Amino acid sequence: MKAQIKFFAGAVLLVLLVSSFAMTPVKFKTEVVTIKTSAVCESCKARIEKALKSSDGVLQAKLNLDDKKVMVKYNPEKTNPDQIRAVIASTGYDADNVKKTDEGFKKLPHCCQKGGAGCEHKE
Ligand SMILES: [Cu+2]
Repeated sequence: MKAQIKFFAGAVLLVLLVSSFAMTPVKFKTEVVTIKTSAVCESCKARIEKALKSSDGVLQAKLNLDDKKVMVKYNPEKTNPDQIRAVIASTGYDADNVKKTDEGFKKLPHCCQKGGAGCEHKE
């Protein structure tokens, strides 16, 4: 009988321990948005990812050149999809329905402005 109680108490303790692990609160919420860009080559990809990662609230940015979509993980308390699109647009690329800015576009290498023709790392 005593051994049974011990076993039961141990099991309860284990369940409590495991559930307290599972309920450890996350430091902050993260959300993910996928945005269609006008990236054409590897350097476009690197440029957009770098711009996003250095902007406030963005935790992760991954651009897929196959479909030109960038997956952005962000902290919704610090930024939002509109702000993220604005970062991409000011870098010189379209972001969903937000058009690239002239200032950003002018800073791009020629090959990137011309749809990637002649880009060194063209995919
Ligand atoms: Cu490019």
